[in-house]
Amino acid sequence: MNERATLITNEIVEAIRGVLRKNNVTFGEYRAGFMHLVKTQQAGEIPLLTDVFFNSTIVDIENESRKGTRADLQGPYFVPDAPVITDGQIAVEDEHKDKPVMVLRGKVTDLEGNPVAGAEIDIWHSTPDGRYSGIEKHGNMDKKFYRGRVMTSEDGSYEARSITPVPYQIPNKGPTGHLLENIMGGHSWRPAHVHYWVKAPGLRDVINQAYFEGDEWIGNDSCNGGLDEMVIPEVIENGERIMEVDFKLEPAVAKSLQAAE
Ligand code: MBD
Ligand code: FE
Repeated sequence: MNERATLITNEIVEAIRGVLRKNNVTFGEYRAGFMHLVKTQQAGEIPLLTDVFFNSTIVDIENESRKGTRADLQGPYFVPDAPVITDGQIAVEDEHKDKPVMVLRGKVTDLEGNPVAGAEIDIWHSTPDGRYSGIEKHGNMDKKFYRGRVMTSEDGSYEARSITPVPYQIPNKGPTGHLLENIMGGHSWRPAHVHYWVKAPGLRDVINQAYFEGDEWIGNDSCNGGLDEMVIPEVIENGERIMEVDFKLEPAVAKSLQAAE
């Protein structure tokens, strides 16, 4: 038996029972609650629901033990085996080819500032209308779009171009959006963001997101994400938005502390 699973599962059940008792929840309310979970499953939104509410807590816990670049939400739309980018261009659908360009560039170093060559940076972001590729519920767009893995050069640098994402509403027509907007009195917006997962041999990987200076949803993220140091100042070169993001990787830790796939 896994002792931590036993402990944590028992404590979760006890915590929920405590809320039910405290509020004298009726049988009808209890049924409405679990029917919401059934609908969430039917809509394929279990990963969305859990990441919206709980991914940020796990990130906070993980960051307590980080010395390098701190981590942020993975979110539900990471897809493994994204295309390897060799020409510096992330694929964009024809309908979005004319959208404003962003240039993702920066450097990966270790804690001492030495460049890390051959690090893999897995990048993914949404379309301007809030869809991610390779996701069934988002229309099953080919996963070659808006995703890619770039490798750092000898000096630790990387560069990839794509189109610029915009403030993002998590899929809000289903049960998760209903909870956020109608039941909990909140909203379903996130600041525009670019996801990163940086990996290099012998170093601790980090999952992160970059945000755009001036975005109205920074500090008011429906998913409680966001690191101040990952709000990237607005730099425009030749009409292109430069997203200069450096990563500092610390030595690898025990498997149990690493970001799991
Ligand atoms: C996303 O695109 C996202 O990044 C997070 C954290 C949650 C839901 C959708
Ligand atoms: Fe996202």
